[in-house]
Amino acid sequence: MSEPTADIALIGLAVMGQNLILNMNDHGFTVVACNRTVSKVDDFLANEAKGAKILGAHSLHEMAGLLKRPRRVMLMVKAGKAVDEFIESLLPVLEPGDIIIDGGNSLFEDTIRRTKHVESKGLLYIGTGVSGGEEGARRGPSIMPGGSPAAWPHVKPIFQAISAKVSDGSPCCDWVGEGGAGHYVKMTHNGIEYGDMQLICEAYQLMKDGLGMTADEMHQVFADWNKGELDSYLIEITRDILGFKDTDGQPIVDNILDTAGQKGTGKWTVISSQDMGIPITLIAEAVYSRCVSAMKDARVEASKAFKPSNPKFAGDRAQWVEDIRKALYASKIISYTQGYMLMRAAAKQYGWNLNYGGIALMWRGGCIIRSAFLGEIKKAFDKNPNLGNLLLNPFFKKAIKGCQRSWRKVVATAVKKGIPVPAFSTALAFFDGLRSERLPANLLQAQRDYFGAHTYERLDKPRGEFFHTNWTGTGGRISASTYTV
Ligand code: NBP
Repeated sequence: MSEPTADIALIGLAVMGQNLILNMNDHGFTVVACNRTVSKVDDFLANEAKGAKILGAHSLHEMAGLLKRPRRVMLMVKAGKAVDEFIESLLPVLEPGDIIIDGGNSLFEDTIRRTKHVESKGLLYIGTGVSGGEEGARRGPSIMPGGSPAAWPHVKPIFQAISAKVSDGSPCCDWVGEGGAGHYVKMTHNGIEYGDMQLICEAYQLMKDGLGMTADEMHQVFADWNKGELDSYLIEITRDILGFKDTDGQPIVDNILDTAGQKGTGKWTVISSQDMGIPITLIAEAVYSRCVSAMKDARVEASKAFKPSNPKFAGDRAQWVEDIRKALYASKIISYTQGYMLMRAAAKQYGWNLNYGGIALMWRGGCIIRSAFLGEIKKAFDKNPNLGNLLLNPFFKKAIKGCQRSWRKVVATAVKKGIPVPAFSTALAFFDGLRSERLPANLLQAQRDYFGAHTYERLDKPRGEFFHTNWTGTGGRISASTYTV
């Protein structure tokens, strides 16, 4: 029998899987293509993969026989049950030391569980985020791998070869951490993506409703913004979308129904933030804004009951556009500040040694949130790897100070005019909360102690000493225990 020649197998021949295989082939790796519906293997080999050095397998057993050792098998299938089912089918055809890789959008807790399970069978596991959609998969995605550290040297040459590269040639792929770390970072990326998209949509609505601008005029604004500090993939595609005409010659964006869909990773980020006690308020508002948009019938009904007032902004239009740009930039800084706070808390909770500058580098190219801005975040963490609050980095501190006046003006005017700006305004509220030495939580603690004997700490006593007041004169001596969930 001839020696196996294939470097890696990829199971899942939908848009991501096929494009990753072609990308690996371009970089000189021999890939075995597999799929649940086996006919798609032959179809792929006869069409997209025609002429390439790609092998097909009609069973997992056949696939295993074609792979060099340790075998590397990557799943690119629908997240959830399909991944567990494939793992169980793979275990009998693989051997100790072989590596199973899940490149789908799996929940990080599933990846923690699967890593332990696969390791308990003597094999290695990688759960990796892959970002960049179809184009990224084909030309160079951002890849965020975590799982069994011993597996990393075996997949590193392939992943770093096929990943996007930044201008100095560094790959947008590096080891993230043990267990579910890779999928956690990918989940946070997607949450930040929700936030960035919502911010752009709010800027669009302010220009459309507040300034009465046409899609063509906004196309030009986004083209200008993309040349400055907002330079990013999402601003770039917004520019192109606003310039795109429908078959009737009108901007297609004006003909698209205003209800947003979502596939869950934004929601997972918010759920995890609740578990961690980290206020990622902007991502949460972005998720809820999609929910509000989906309530189209309820909105149509309410719009008749509460007729909008004139939303037009008074004053110089060019100045307003600049104010909106600054409000967007400041809010974006807040969103990334919150996202990094979340990752730091998760790292502590799950024992991951995350490299925050490295994460910014991985997101710098190939993925949906890629931007010039991430280069500044990378610099901030290179300067101070222990930076707990991005706003305290001199670059971002100066940027926020430079935007503050416009940011407040935009939010205040939008509120007065009745234009919804949930992400812009929650970012500002978070900023004002964070820079408040004193918040009204003294009163809140008093309320909790009043009705539930939950106790409070005092300004004039050391932290950790808890007090209870008999507020009504009728309460007992017993207080509730103090814990935070
Ligand atoms: P899909 O998410 O549409 O998944 C299609 C693949 O999953 C097919 O190979 C299909 O096999 C297989 N599959 C399904 Br569906 N149910 C299965 C089951 N019960 N058992 C076994 N196989 C099953 O493909 P995709 O859009 O290429 O995404 C793949 C993964 O990458 C997903 O986790 C996705 O969330 C993630 N992702 C997608 C993007 C993107 O832009 N699309 C970006 C980044 C990450 P079949 O051919 O037999 O039906």
